[in-house]
Amino acid sequence: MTLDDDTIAGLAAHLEAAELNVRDVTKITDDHPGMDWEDAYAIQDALRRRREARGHPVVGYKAGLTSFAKMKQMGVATPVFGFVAADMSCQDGGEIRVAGLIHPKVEAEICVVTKTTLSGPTCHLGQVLAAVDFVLPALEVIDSRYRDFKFDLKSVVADNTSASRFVAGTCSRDLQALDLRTLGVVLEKNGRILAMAAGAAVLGHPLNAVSMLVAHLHARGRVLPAGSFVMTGGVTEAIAVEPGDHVVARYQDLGSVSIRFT
Ligand code: OOG
Ligand code: MG
Repeated sequence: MTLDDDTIAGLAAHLEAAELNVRDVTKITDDHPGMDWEDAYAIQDALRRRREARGHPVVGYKAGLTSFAKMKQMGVATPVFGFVAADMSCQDGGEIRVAGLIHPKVEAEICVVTKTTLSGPTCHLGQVLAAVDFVLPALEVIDSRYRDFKFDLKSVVADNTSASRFVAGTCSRDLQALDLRTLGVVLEKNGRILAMAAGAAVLGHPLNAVSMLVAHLHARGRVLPAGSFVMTGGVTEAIAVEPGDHVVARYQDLGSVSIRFT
């Protein structure tokens, strides 16, 4: 840690205000170039406490920058972790008002819900496979609070990994019925295919993102509790949206998830 408690609290308030006022800000490492990973996650934790204090409990975890397409798009090479809260959840087939966001982009993600606790520094794929209750398709709407969506890893971690909205699909499947590596995803905007991928795009297997999340939590004295909803990260690059756009992600064996931007 390089930042004191007041600075961390102040930066969390600053990022929260950017989100609530729908106004972008410069990335925080410009003013705090020496800040480290622990500072970044401490700011994210402070943001989480502020959101919960506003009446919006955390309902899940997200991994980000887990696919090569996303790492290349954002010019970074390490996965990051964040949270999703109740007020970020939108209905499949519903609408999202673009005016309430800064510069939204959409991602297609494979998600899981766990049925047993996962813990420890080296949770392997077999343990994650055993702990998954079911698989869900989703769309994530990311909306970096930073100008032009430009950031470094510590800034984006502090900004809760650009989390903004998410739309979970309604078709859940048992893991046993699926091969998450070869599971295909087609992402469409206004009827045009803009990107496609298979689950293996995410760290070779999307559940590797869960292993990394568990290690990340362990390093902070935490576990992944049973019943956790985990978004494993965009399988393709994120696509920018504007009012009038209709986005659909079609998942092999998991149905589709859609959202309209107004
Ligand atoms: C960071 C969040 C990335 C994902 O699924 O890769 C993310 C960003 O690109 O703004 O959510
Ligand atoms: Mg994402």
